[in-house]
Amino acid sequence: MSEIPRFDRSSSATEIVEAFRTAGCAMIERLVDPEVVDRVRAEMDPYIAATPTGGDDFSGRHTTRTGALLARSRSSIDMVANPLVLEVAESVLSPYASSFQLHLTQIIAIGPGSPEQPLHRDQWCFDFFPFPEDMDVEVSTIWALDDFTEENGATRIIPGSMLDPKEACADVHRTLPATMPKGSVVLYSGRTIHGGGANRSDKVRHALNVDYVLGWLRQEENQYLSCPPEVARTLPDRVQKLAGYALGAYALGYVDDVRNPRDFLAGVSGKSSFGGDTMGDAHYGGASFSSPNDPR
Ligand SMILES: O=C(O)CCC(=O)C(=O)O
Repeated sequence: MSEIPRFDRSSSATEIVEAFRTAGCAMIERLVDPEVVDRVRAEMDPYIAATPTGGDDFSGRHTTRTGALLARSRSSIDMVANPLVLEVAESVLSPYASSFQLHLTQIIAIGPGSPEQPLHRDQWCFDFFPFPEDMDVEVSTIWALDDFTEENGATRIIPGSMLDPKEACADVHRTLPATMPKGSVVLYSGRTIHGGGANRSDKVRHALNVDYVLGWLRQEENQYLSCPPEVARTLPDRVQKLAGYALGAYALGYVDDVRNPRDFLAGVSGKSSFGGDTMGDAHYGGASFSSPNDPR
């Protein structure tokens, strides 16, 4: 596998998914306009400035990671809930669950002088659980908030590495830089080997990392604390659901007396039920996955 497949905003989810399944990654160039990125940066820059750098080589000693995008940056919705990205994530994840959800939102700012991040698979966050090797539990995305170059630390990916042994994480020479203009996004599987690049420039490299996981897995960024109910209530309905304010499966994620999180947010009581006829809410945008686990 010699390259990261490239698409643009006119591409269909079907063709992107087809390439993603083969390469374990795909790039969509200029998916949002630079003005969207500028708005997100304006909303997030005070938080980025106040974020401490990482405490180890993996998180990056010259790197900051600033989260809670849904609560802090209304403009980030154009990226976090981007319809084309969600369509791809839904296609990839739908064989394994009746819903998917947001996993994390994080601006990764790699400072000048940072070495390459150790290569890894994102699904190792699940305590290194050995999922079946052909199963996708996570779709990760990195949005370029600056032009990504090899010099400033563009994310490095080994295309086609989904089934490689973990020792392949030493194969730095096989990585390719996801060079792309600001406003572009690169998607990769939780199984794909990748890492942040070394920043050999004199400027910080900013990315927005947004990941999606199956509805029955724990979220890496605790959305109920990062985006608590009083904030979630102000978000569009579809974004509330994506954040996790929805049933993740028939009986997953209910509130108090078996209330659907949707009813909790809306202040509705007296409708106690597991999935039942509200199960459609567990699906992003009401879309229906054909899962053997779907009790409807
Ligand atoms: O910053 C990047 O380009 C990638 C970061 C990454 O893969 C991670 O922190 O898990």
